[in-house]
Amino acid sequence: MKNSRIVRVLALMTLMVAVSAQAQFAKPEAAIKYRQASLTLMGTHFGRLAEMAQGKVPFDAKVAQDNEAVFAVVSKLPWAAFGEGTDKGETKAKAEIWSENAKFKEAQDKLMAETVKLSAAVKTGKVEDLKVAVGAVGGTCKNCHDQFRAK
Ligand code: ASC
Repeated sequence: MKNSRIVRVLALMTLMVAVSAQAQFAKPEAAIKYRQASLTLMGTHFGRLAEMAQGKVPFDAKVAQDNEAVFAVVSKLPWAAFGEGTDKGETKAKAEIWSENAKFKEAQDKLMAETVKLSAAVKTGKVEDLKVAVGAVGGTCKNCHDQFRAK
C-alpha cells in the first residue's frame, strides 16, 4: 500500500519535472544537488535489484517490482539537471558531458531502452529474466560512468 502510493507520487513528480524541466533550477548548485540525489536513488533501488539478481538476497518478485517501479521513475530525473553552467562545483561530471553532448544523450537513451526491458522482466516473476535485464541496465550505468564521471 505504502509503496504503491510512493510510486504514484513519484509518477506525478516526473510529470511535473517534464513540464518544468527548463526552469526548475535557480542556481547551478541546485541542479548539481538534484542530479546527485536522483542518481543516489537510482543506485539504491537498482542495487536492491542487483542483490537479488546476484543471489545476495532472496528473490522476491513483489520486492523486485516495487524497486523497479521507483527506479523507472527516478532514472528519468537526473538528465534535465545537466544544463549549461552546471559543469563547475562539487561534481564528478566530466567536461565531455557538454563537449560531446550527443554521446551523453546516447548513453541516456541506452539506459532508458534497457529500463523498459527491466520493467517487462520484473513482471514475469522469474529471477532468470531479472538477471538478464539487471546485467543490461548495469552495463549502461557503467558505460556512462566510464565515459562521463570522473574518478
Ligand atoms: C549500481 C550502481 C551503479 C551501477 C554500476 C553498474 O548499483 O550504484 O553505479 O550499478 O555499478 O556497473
